[in-house]
Amino acid sequence: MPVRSQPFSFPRNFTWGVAAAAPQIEGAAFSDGKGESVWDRFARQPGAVANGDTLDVACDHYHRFDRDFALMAKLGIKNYRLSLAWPRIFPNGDGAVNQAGVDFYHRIFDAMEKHGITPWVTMFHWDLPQALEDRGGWRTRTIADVFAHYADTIVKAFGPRVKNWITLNEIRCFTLHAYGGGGKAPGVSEGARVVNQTMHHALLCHGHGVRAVREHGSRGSRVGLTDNCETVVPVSETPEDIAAARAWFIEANQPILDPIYNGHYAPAYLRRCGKDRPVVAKGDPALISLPTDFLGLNIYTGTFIRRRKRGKPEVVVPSASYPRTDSPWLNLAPRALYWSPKLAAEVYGIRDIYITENGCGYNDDAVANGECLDLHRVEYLRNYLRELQRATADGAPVRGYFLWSFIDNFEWSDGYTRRFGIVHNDFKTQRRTPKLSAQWYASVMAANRVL
Ligand code: BGP
Repeated sequence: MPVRSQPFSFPRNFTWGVAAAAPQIEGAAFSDGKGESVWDRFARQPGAVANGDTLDVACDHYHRFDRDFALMAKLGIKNYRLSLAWPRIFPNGDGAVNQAGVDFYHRIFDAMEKHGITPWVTMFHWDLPQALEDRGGWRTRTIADVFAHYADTIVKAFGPRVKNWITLNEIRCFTLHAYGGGGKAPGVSEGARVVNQTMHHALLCHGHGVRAVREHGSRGSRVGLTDNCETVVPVSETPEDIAAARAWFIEANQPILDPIYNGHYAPAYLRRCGKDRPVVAKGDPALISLPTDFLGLNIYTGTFIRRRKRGKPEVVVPSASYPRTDSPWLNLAPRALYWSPKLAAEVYGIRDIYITENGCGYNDDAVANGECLDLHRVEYLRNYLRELQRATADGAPVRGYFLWSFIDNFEWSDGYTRRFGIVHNDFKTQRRTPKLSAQWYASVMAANRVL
């Protein structure tokens, strides 16, 4: 007799994990030869970050990583997505390697191995060395050569112990939202032509990350991009609204996913860019579209779409009473975790997708009597994971899920006010307290189903 699976079960061998990023948790921002990053600089600009918070100490993970990994192991966490700090390895972006930085990550990987945790390593999670920004940063094409050398260096150094590589985290955030007037470092306002070119340069770096893993990675290494794709939810799950959502998804995600998966920019995207279209050199498309092993998707919220008269997609904006987290951009949209991976797989023929981030930020997670009862996070995760499970049951090729984040951390321009962790951090004492959501997530990982 076939064994009936329990309700809300995930496929066998589904990868469960948690995510964080070097600049947000490590601290030790100027220790052991680390260079300044654009975020170290940006955080010191008055008004750039809430409360004038800096990354100087963060969760002091630099000194406490062994205890942090012990806590992960205790919760049954077997996969951890971390990033390497480029300015720790190359304080000036290029030039001489800072051996102390390399040694630090060897200590990190030693400790993870000791605690039975598999690393998923992001090469770049926004902390560009300030020295490179001073030379033009993502505006310059030379960034691709400098990144290529960085990627070669880290894959050669850590390749024997890291099998899962992620090239870049969320290209739009460190290009469009950083150079296009957004609130991300370096926080400047350039015109569309420059912004489109920064995105193109980032795509070249992604290509070099893939190349570096193929050339220097150990046997069985895998590599992919983490994209914060524009996420979409059909207002109703009727063929009309689904078709509208699909059309909107395609248009919104063309700038990043077309060059990677189709080997060229979509003509419709180039038309929209007009005279500001990116300059593409011979050989760029081939580098950018080197085959990858998976796509990482960071999914938090979603844009609601319905079919307008005459078939055009229409964005439906939620009213003020629509439930949201304390992050103003984060409306609750659990079904984004169903539709985005499903559409990405269908549109681009992707065979392996990992949710590399999903989670929610609140301001009032507090510890009382030794407990942090973040019911709001448990409900959020439960609703989202049910939709992810529905996606896998319907055949979407989602192979794993990484919760953002393991611990409350430096949430960019929100500083330490916005808490995303399943482990509470007291930033005065650095005391860690697993929240209710951590206990709940531990039971989900152990059961491989949503409880
Ligand atoms: C993603 C980033 C993460 C994390 C998360 C929360 O965009 O990859 O690093 O910070 O968002 O977002 P935020 O801190 O902007 O609220």
